[in-house]
Amino acid sequence: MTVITVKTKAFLDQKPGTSGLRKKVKQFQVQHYLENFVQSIFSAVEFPENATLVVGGDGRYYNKEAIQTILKMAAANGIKRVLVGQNGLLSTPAVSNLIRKYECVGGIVLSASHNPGGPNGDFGIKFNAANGGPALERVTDSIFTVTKSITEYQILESDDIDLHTLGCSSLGDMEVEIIDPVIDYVKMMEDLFDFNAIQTMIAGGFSIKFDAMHAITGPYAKAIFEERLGAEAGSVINAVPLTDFGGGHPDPNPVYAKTLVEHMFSETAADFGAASDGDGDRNIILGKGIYVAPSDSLAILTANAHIAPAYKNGISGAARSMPTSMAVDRVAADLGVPCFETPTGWKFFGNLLDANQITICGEESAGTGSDHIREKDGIWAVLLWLNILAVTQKSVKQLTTEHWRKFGRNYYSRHDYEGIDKAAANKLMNDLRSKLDQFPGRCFGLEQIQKADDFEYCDPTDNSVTSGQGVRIIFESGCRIVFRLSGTGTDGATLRVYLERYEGDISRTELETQDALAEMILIADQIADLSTLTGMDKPSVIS
Ligand code: G16
Repeated sequence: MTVITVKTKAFLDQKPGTSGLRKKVKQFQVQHYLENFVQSIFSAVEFPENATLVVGGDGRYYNKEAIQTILKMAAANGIKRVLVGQNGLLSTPAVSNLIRKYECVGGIVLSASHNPGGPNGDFGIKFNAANGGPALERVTDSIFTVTKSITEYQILESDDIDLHTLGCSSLGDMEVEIIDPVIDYVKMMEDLFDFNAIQTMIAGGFSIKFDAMHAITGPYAKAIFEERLGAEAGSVINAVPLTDFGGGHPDPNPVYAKTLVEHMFSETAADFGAASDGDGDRNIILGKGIYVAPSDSLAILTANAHIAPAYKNGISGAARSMPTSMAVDRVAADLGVPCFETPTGWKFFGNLLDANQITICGEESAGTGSDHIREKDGIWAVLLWLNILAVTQKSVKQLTTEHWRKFGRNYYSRHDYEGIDKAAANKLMNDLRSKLDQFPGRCFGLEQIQKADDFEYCDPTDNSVTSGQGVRIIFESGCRIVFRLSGTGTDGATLRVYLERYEGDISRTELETQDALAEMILIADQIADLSTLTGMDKPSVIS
């Protein structure tokens, strides 16, 4: 087996977005496209000798082919050992756990998360660092710099590796170990939660419906909910990972997880419903007749985390991404711990977690997690909910409505305008930015704008500054509207409009969300001229 050097030309569009490089599968299949990016990782990151890497993905179309290429390039670039999930499968949280548990130098995750898969769908590649979390901006910036001037890459000439048989083999001088993707993850969950309490609740008739959306969490969910905790067979639906997610869109929101949502609002609803996304790091939570908004879920989990063994000594602090509702801020204040506001992207929580400034964090985009790993974690969120329900003996609805009665309710919704023209989206954002100074003092009905800015974050642990993270319009009443462009889409641009209104009157905490936000929805349209500039009379997804 020999290492060969292949001449290549730079692609200028390999800038990682919110979470790694995401493009159409067809783009990744262009000759040298994947290889250029992988070589840029190996060139930009200084790996020590004897480095062990973790490699795996969510099983989407092109996963196995990409893994074969990455393994040959890792061997050619001097990596000593690679842990690979059997059949190339590993959820994103499982990768994070393996990196930390086996003290690896990092990992390469193949996923486009919640984006659709298949030959015409999306693919993605992300580098995670030794702390188990997505590489920081300075690392992704260096990778991007290399991609712009790359002229060659190294790859081992060899046959493909057998990704199915567990155990070790060699690829040149590199050892490849094919590992069970699920075992280590289940062990970690057992260490964090009171499995006996959950098992007893389930044995007492508590029913679960978990939609794995034909994505990576299927095998993890089956092993944990059905085999380990005793949920009835069939509690996990769409459990087999498919390369095209069965033609679906593995994004756990009320639109794409419609079947689950309809079930949870039906006469025969299970006691608890949940879904996860393509790579297993997102979650949504439902109870009989109730959908818990991700921002509320973060607040409720933060308020009750001490019930689970892992957090019995309390939490050091909490964090949320800027557009996430401020419900968790109220909980943190009540607990007497700090609450940090970061830009969108899980990578911004990493430093705070490493510095033990926070224990729990989350985002409106259906992600919640803790210091157990450095990624958000869908099954973790489900188990924390189940642990809390098992100990408190409350239903999802009861826990949620009691939370609102104690803290008030941050009515919250995100309106997405997907696949709009990029130029129009940039114009909309630039128009808003150019008017920031004119906004304060302007009135819309009874609402008056107090402050408007383009969010900038200074990381308190290393003082790095990240700017241009979304336009915030904050009203005297405490209401907020945030406008930002998604950094994960691959078709045109996706505009996200985040709407929030706090209701402190506890007799008014059970209104319909869109009704409660009606005024903010109108104001957002007036401020940004949404219908004209997006060319759409309504959002494509409301979550
Ligand atoms: C990624 C990031 C999240 C972010 C989400 C949406 O999640 O890790 O932090 O909230 O994208 O980002 P955007 O609003 O830019 O589309 P995932 O699950 O896609 O990896």
